Amino acid sequence: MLSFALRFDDVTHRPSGRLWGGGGGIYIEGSGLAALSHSADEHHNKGKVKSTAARTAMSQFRALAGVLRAGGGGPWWRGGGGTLARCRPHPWRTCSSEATPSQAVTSSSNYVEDMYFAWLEDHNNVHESWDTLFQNMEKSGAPDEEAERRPSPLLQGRVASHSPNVTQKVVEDHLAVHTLIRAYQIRGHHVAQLDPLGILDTDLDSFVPSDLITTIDKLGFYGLHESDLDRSFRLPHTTFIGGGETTLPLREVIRRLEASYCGHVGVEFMFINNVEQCQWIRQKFETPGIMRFTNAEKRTLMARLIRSTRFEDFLARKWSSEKRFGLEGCEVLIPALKTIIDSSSAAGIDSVIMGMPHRGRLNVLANVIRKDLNQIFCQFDPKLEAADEGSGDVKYHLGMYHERINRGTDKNITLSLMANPSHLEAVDPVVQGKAKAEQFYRGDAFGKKVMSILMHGDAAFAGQGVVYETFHLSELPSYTTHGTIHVVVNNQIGFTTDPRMARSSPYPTDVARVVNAPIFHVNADDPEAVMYVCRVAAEWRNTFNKDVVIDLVCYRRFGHNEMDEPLFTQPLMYKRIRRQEHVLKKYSDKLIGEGVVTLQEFEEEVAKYDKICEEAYGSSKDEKISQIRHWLDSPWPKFFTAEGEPKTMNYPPTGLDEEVLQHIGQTASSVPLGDFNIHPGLSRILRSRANLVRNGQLDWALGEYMAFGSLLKDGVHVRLSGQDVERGTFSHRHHVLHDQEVDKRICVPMNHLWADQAPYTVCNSSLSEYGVLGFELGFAMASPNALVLWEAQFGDFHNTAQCIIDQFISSGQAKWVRHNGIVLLLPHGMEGMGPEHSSARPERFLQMSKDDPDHFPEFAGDFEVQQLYDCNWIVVNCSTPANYCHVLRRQILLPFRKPLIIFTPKSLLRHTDARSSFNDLAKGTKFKRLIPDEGPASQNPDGVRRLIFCTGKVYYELNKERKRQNLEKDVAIVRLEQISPFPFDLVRAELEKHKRAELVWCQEEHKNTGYYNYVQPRLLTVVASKRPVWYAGRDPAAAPATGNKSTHLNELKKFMDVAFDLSAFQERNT
Ligand SMILES: Cc1ncc(C[n+]2csc(CCOP(=O)(O)OP(=O)(O)O)c2C)c(N)n1
Ligand SMILES: [Mg+2]
Repeated sequence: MLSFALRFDDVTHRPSGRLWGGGGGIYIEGSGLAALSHSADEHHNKGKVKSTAARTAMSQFRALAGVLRAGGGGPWWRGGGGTLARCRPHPWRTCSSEATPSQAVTSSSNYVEDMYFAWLEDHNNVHESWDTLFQNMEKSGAPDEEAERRPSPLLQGRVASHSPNVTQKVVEDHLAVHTLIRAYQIRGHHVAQLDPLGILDTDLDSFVPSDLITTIDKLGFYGLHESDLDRSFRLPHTTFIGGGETTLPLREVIRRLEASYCGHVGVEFMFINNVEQCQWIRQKFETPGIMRFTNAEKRTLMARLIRSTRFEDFLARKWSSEKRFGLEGCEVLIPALKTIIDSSSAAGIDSVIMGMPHRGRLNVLANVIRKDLNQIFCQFDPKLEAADEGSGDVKYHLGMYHERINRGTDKNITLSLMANPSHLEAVDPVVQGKAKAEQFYRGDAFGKKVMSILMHGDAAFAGQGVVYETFHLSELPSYTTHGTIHVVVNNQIGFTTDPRMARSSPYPTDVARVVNAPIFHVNADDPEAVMYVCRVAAEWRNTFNKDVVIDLVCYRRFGHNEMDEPLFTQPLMYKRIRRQEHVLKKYSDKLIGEGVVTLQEFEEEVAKYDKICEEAYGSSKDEKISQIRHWLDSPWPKFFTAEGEPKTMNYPPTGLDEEVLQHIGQTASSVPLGDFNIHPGLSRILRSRANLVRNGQLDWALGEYMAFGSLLKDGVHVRLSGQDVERGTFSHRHHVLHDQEVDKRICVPMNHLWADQAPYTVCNSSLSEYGVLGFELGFAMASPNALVLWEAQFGDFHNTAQCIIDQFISSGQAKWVRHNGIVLLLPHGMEGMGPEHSSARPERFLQMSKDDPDHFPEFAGDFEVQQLYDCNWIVVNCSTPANYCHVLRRQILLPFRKPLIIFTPKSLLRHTDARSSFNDLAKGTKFKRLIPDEGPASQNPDGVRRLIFCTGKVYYELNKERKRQNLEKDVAIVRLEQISPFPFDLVRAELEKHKRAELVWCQEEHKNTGYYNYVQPRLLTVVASKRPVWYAGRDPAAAPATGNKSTHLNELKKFMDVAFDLSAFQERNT
């Protein structure tokens, strides 16, 4: 019928059509009133009206609805002013009732349609007043357009000749009841009893929506009266409150709506634009008696609550002066997670990957993951020694990986909790990446085996932008994990800050609305309600494979940590909390009262768990050494030895057969799919690639192709992700070809290399750095046998992902003994493009490299590999495509994994000098950490007067200038390709070779940035400070680069002059 998608659901969601309400009614631009019937979740199933007769009838409905609107209906649609006037003014929130009139009209048309279809089936289905009306309409035939705009003459006739007031009242009352039902579905959660303390408005607003029947006089809002309470009303198909009944008395309608929407669960879902999903949720929460549990289920719930509660009690007793970030006030988190896992396991999930913050982490480790209690308790022992690296702080940050049998389903399940830094929410995308990778490697294309659960604090969930970035990955084909269950420990406080000062949205969970995730708010002191909501969330995920949020509205019994005094800042709240009975006490009393358990059984269950804790405490004292690698969240058992060591300390050369190079090169220059029309410009690019390949040459794009292609051949999965990586920001890559004739038809030549190759994934990401880099880091955790690369659009933008770089990539192994081979491709280089498109900030990566500038290492054994093993990451700036290819291959052929930071070029992508030959990649060749001078200067090193060290693109500028000044014999230029770890061995060889030469470090970056501050002390260490190291480069500056082309060129000329002025430093030398 009409394809008008309007959203009347809530005041926070304005209709997407143009809608405005005035004193007398509601108008929609360019539509008949019937358009109003297409509320968000209903427009999808309107295809059912197809026949001409039905269309005719629908025209009549419009006329009818017009009459109803014009004909002095109930007070709520005659004037919006009355409704608005009831809103208490609020300084920062709009009145939540202003959308109501539109809903009334929306619903009216639906209701008439409902009636008509029921009447079509059987005239007896409807009240006789409707029957008369429909019969009259049928006799009248289709009204013309003009008629649609006026009240139907037929109806007017009918109204005149029959009893207009009676019919109109029947229609209005039914419409009113329908509207009322909808009001509860949309806004019931605003009055749900969510706060266990009973003092806070979880939605930050004490305003009671005027269309909820919280007092009898509210009936007047709908034109209904107390006397209508016992009248029966037909229920619309968009509610399930009837159970088996199709009509209910108004009194019962209201009672059931209150039970469904205003009890201990507040369901927020009416913003979802999908009728099937809305119906599914309505059915889950409206069906009478649906929230019932067997006695066995109740006993399990109680037992889980006992474990959760007594665990915290035990820690508090034994380590009363230690911080625990305890779960008191939200003990229900443990049964909640276990219910989600049980239900998911029953649905076929066998691997759950979790991320969580500090609050309740120990309890989750103990009672969900089932880490041995003695292993947890021994972490409180100050005398515990560390057996391996890792920076301590095990309890709150390390992860865990555990395979076990799920008791509920008797199926195997693997649970892993990811290690995370203190930085709240930073682990979210990492968990998602890891989950995606597991799904990918297991061929779990729809997330039926592997799932993720993310836990959040209320303040962090609302405050941290990475939450939003992570949500926006949730539906992207190359990033979706097919539904994440989010659990918010909403203790209504963040450290010392109240929610009203911590967020501008009603709930901390509103961020989830952007992806149409349903949000289930639940009072955490009602364990059964929590359990039910968790079960529904798991079923939702299994049914729709979409995200869902559980908002556990709870309280924090103590301060932020147990040493904090919360009365300083929240005096009244904490006075109330002190009086709050523990949830376990309340629930066990309830079950004892119901006869589900006896007091004795309850006490025995408590004693049983206390004993378990005591015994574990006893054996924890025997633990003298902490093995941090026992806390690994992603073990790679076959990659390392049983002790977690690399199996060898060598790596094979990274060269390739000519045949392989030719094959990859040809595929890179072709379109492997038949009947595929590529853009003529791209044909030219492929032709020039083919030419290069014929001549045995490589440009940058081909170098990358050779690396990826050869690894794929060896069964190594390659995944390249980032903004616009498929084409490449600089239009050099073209890994995805687009058919110019057929929309969305693509070809990825890299996946057409060999029949039995590994898959290649190349994916344009959302415009996020923090989220996407975190995701790829997580992806790289799942398997060592994958080359996972993230490319920043320009290297400059990586700093919006600084948290992932600092907390995970640079320090991850040191803190959590976890290897990761992620590769960062950071386009970098001074090309006059301005301060935001020039610098990937090499100085920052180098500053965080842990090799000692003042220590000259011993070159024993395989120094090259050992140095790589010892470092925290590898930083390179390759000047040739062949070296780029080698370093990517080396990354995978190394017997361990380290993050690799590559500063990649821009202008060099097409620079004819920056080409390699196939010979540079031939069998037996390898990555060159340093490229010595290969020109005339190398023939007579003793004659070299100046030795310039440099890295990256500036080499080509130096080379050109040296030639121009005819200094090729006097000046040697050495390229540092691997900057960190610093190739002390090769640098020393160069220095020994050029004993008489002055040493200069030349860079195009400003002096306070780039590589100088890293390289200079290391060069000095090599020469034992006996030879000075001079600087040629840009002067210090605050901004990384100028945006002015002529300034840029002047700067370049200036430092080139210094680099080749052989007397520049003489004065200073003496
Ligand atoms: C990104 C970040 N900023 C600040 C902090 C310091 N901090 C630790 S806990 C906390 C409050 C967290 O509140 P909430 O998310 O509600 O969790 P709760 O402690 O209440 O469970 C803050 C601000 C942090 N850990 N991470
Ligand atoms: Mg909180």
